[in-house]
Amino acid sequence: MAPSKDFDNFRTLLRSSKHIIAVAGAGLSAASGIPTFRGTGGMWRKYDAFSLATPEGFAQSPSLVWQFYHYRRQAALAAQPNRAHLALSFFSLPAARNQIVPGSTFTLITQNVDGLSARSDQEPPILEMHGRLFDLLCTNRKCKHVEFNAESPICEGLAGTEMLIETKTTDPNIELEDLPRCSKCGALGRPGVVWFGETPHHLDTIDGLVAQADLCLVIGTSSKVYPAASYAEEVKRHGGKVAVFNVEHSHGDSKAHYLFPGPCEETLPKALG
Ligand code: BJW
Ligand code: ZN
Repeated sequence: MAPSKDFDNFRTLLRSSKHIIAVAGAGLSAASGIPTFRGTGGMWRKYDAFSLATPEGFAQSPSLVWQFYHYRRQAALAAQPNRAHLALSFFSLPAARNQIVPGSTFTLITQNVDGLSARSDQEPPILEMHGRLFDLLCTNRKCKHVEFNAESPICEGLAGTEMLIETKTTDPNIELEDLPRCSKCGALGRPGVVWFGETPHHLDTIDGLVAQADLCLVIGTSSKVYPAASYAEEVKRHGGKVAVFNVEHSHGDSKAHYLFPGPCEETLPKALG
């Protein structure tokens, strides 16, 4: 059966749901000016994902990878939460949601690393499964220190290099000692994000939430990256409902009971309001 596009019908379902999860991706932050990864205007069309978002890429050129993440950190700091973040944030407040869906739970599982959901006062926990742009991770296995650091530039060596990424004229040789260092042991630091081949965060918590969810909102994700791409299917398999919010057709469509095409900054406030 074709998925429903009926907002009234969806809001009726929302009111009868007990355990709601939202699985979000880059499209949630698109209206804030943060580029997505895939598709038109996506970062992986311009930049090579393997060189920039894998442990192997970092081992080969920490200088290049840090310039890319410095650029991303600058973009995230300049951005503001948009209406989609605010709709989710409002829905996350028990006092607000209890008037719509009494006694329900709601958890945001986001693949985004930009921190915009936290900045929109989304009620914790926000499960940032692909990490956070503003965490600095120590590469020394004996230390493994993680610290939050939203300074930009995070170190002098990266100052001004955000322009170089745009023009693909990166500085190949920023010396290791001029890149971000661990404040505890002095070893090289790396961005606190989850690269391909690495294990995402909060998986046990997420698996528990997915197992009990009776409604899954899939927001602004191409649903091409696992394990996030499997959650809607899992909810559907045990009898829950799935609602997809996306401007384009996505892999999530085939699981959808509800499909709301269009920018999520327009459709989410309508669906959750
Ligand atoms: C809008 C909009 C608007 C735009 N409104 N919508 C073969 C099969 C299965 C799996 C694998 C496989 N080969 C390898 C794997 C595993 C791999 C994987 O999935 N690869 C696939 C590419 C095939 N996964 C991993 O390696 C993960 N780890 C893992 O699997 O560990 C093993 C393990 C699993 C489970 C238990 C135990 C162990 C790690 C994945 C890490 C992904 N990292 C990145 C980079 C993060 C750091 C950074 O930001 O730089 O995460 S890659 C990138 O993709 C980023 C994103 O979070 C992620 C997902 O992208 P997202 O958010 O969906 O963005 P887009 O651009 O793809 O889509 C945007 C969507 O928005 C589009 O649909 C637009 O239409 C839409 N849109 N504007 C509404 N206004
Ligand atoms: Zn350290």
